[in-house]
Amino acid sequence: MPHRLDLPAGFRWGASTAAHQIEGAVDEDGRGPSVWDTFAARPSTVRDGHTGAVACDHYHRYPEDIALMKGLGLDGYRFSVAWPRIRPTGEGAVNPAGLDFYDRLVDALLAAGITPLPTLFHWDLPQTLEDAGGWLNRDTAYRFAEYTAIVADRLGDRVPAWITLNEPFVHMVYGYALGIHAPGRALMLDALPVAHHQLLAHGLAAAALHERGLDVLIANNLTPVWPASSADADLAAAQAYDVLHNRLFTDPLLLGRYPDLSAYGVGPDLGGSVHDGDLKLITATPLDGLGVNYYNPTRIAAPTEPGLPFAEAPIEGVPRTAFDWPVVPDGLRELLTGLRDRYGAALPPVTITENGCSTTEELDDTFRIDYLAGHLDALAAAVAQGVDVRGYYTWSLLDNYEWAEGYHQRFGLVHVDFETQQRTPKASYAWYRDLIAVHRARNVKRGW
Ligand code: IFM
Repeated sequence: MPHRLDLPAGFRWGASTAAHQIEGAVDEDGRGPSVWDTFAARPSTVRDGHTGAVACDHYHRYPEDIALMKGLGLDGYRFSVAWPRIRPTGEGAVNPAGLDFYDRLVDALLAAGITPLPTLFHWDLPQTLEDAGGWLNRDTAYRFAEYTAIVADRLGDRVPAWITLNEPFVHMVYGYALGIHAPGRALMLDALPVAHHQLLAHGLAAAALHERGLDVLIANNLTPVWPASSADADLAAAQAYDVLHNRLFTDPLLLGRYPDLSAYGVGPDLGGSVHDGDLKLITATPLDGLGVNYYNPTRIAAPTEPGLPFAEAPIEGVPRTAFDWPVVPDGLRELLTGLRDRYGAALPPVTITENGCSTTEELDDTFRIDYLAGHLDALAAAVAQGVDVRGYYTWSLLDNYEWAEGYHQRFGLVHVDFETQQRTPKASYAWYRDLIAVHRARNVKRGW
């Protein structure tokens, strides 16, 4: 069994966060409201009414957080840019103070020897754009491309690679189909145009980034899909789920076509949202890398009631995180080799842009260490089986605002006391730091 220390020389070690989950300062320096401010202010949306108003106060404490990253020896830091800080209403005037914040952040990262890897959209859409239809409105894609160009013009001289969107699948399903995330729309299959408009936004933004000589990635949440049995009905249900979760956002990018959505009663124009030339535009700028966010596999059975063509079935007999997610490290190897088999030469180099777990442990987080060790060994196995994986960004650097769960799910290598904002590195912080150092030293020695 390959070991995580066998990961190749030059493999990049990182950690991930997202703007609304850590920054706070939602009313400062001209930031406009986002869908998450509006959603969290509504009763019964977020557990215990928690909001991202303060979060980890990273907006003010970023130098301390970068010192923590430097202590880990990170090669890269994945963060997201808050669109409502840059263009408070999503269009029109640019807010210079918003750009200044990310300028300072980028300079401080570079001074610490850490390469910034920004994500341009991690779910915090300016509220005014949502009022005009949000991602159901095709125009949002064009506004996203404009915003991308504004940010890239300011930071592109120092930031080589960019992630356009984070987990467009999760955003569509949780935000627009089920309504358990902002903007809280429960449209079920009528949410599908959100998929196409996000992909269109990616394509337009990717062109703007490439025009400026910058590399382009997207971070897709992907899962191995396990049929509950070998019965035909379960196999068909698993296939339908795979189409929705894994292929809807990856096939158009890598193959230039949507997968067959007939199990959902939907044609190839996704409810009329796909216009002539759109798919060409989405693939015109090839991805320089595919970001993969992996947390767990999904077990799928035939539906027991009318509606969707699948039902989720439990995965038994494995450890579970505080979020009750099953822990299956080898699922990461299975996912990556499966991607390679499915897409072949069309698959660009992969970077794991998120992987981690929430635990109830305070500082002695041995559960997280076991989780990370298992997943990194599985990653090394995928590499040994021929998948080109360039880096690993753990989720997350800090305990933070876990969306509808508020501050209840702690994913960080660093504990945050949300009353005092005191940061305390957990045992997993020391473990990750040592792993990075030994991996680096081992490869230096081999180079001699
Ligand atoms: O916190 C989220 C992140 O914003 C997106 N991917 C999954 C993480 C854990 O739920």
